[in-house]
Amino acid sequence: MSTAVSIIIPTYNERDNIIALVRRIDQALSNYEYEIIFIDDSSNDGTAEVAAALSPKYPVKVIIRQNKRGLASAVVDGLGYVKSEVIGVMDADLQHPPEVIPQLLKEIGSGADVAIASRYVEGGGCQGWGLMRRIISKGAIFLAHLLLPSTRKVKDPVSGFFMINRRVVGNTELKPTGYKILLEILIEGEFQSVAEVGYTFRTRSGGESKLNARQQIDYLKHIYSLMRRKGELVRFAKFCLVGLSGILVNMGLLWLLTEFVGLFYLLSAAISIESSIISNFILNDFFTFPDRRLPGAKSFFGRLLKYNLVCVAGLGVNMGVLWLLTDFLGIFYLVSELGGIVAATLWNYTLSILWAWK
Ligand SMILES: Nc1nc2c(ncn2[C@@H]2O[C@H](COP(=O)(O)OP(=O)(O)O)[C@@H](O)[C@H]2O)c(=O)[nH]1
Ligand SMILES: [Mg+2]
Repeated sequence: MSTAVSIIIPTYNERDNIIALVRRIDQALSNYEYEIIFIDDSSNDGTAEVAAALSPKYPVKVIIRQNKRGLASAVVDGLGYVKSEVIGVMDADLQHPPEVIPQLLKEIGSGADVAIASRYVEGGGCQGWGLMRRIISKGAIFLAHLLLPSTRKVKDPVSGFFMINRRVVGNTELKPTGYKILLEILIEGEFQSVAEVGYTFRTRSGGESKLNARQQIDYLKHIYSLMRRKGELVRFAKFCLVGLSGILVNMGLLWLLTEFVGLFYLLSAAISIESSIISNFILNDFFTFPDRRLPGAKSFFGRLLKYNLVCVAGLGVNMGVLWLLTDFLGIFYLVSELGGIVAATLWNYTLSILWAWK
């Protein structure tokens, strides 16, 4: 016997998968001491009964919660019942092949605090997924990487199949919404190293998926809640404030240079646009992205150059949207410009956070 591991499995109407699942876990973990904790949200197909009937032969515990309260919260509740220092989480429907568990254990054994079975590293994939499902999955991960920068080092931060050391979640209060418990742990947990192990997400073995549009909305709510908790919403608000200050710099200089210095207004405009870009940059560097400043003058000018390019392209985005809305949708040009400003702000922010202040 080596490492002891507790495996938490949330279930809702998975009767047809439970026996095969437990057998395969037992086989995969024949060299380990383990326990399985099912957190069942009062399935009405007898899932809990099937699981409980296995307990004389296998180390299985079944916790029944009243009402269907969601996958991620089921895992959080499950943490209260584990007895091992190493904790695994997986689905019940055999989309997560139990044979991968020993590989995750190996990563934990070699020092990883979090080991993730990942669809998006070498050796990973998704069986039988259509284009739409792939786009949604990748889009969800892109959004997490964009809006929660600390998840960027993980290729599959929304995997439902992973293992952690108990101390990762020992001192944290987890408040997930919806499905993605790993995202919550990656943001709120305490850890040093994360390892990802490639695996193929299989097609469902029996029963049916509970994933629907509701979960997609919950995902957005979850990201919003994490952004709020981690100060990323405040960061975006600061970026918008700096943008407003840039308009003042731009208009003020345009007026001063044209009226008092006597420059041709287009020359004044060129100087005042560039000046506002530079003042925006300095304010953002100190005020919006203080945590992203790398030491050294070179990186300062590198960031300035990148931000400048972002803003010039942003001007193109602004004018493109203005043109589209006005010429193709027949919207009054001053109203279209509001759309142009929103689009350019989103563009500037996205590129700033992904590139200029990476
Ligand atoms: N306890 C609990 N488990 C759930 C709930 N919703 C889904 N599950 C379980 O979570 C796992 C993944 O759900 P599934 O519907 O297969 O999601 P998909 O793989 O993304 O389509 C399965 O083991 C489900 O039985 C829920 O509300 N409560
Ligand atoms: Mg599934």
